Amino acid sequence: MKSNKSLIEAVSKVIEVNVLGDERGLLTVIEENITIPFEIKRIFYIYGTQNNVRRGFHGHYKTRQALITVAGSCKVHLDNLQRKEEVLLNSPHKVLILEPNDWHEMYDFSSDCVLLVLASHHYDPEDYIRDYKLFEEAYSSC
Ligand code: T46
Repeated sequence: MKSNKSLIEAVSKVIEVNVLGDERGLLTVIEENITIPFEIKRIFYIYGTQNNVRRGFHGHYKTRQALITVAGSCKVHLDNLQRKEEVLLNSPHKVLILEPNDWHEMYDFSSDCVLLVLASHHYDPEDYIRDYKLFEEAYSSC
């Protein structure tokens, strides 16, 4: 069993980021280690999600992520074994800092939703905990 004591104190949270604007429209800036608390190694985005689809169903060992709905909205279910929470992402200036110790599921995607994800590590299938029992074993002692 892997454990992740180094992020024991880390708790996922929603932060509001600056909106810069003028008569031409709006602009939001995200900088690694400034706006969000990690270096960005990978970017991906989820879009065209079909009605009633639920995605995710996993935690991570080390990957930290920042989730932003740059268009549309979705909800994120979070469970770090201490609390369960539902986060509504519905604005391009709202950022969910998602720590690896949160089991997460994304759902209620609007048809126009583009969910941008900034990740602290390169893609590694071994970093995923897709079995809830293993997730509990990995994090229940933290
Ligand atoms: C997460 C949530 C928020 C890759 O090949 N490289 C990648 O970097 C990613 C992210 C995915 N993939 C492949 C793996 C699967 O065959 O793309 C396919 C879909 O990925 P997955 O089923 O993991 O997608 P979600 O929506 O369940 O989860 C994703 C991220 O994988 C995950 O890290 O936390 O978004």
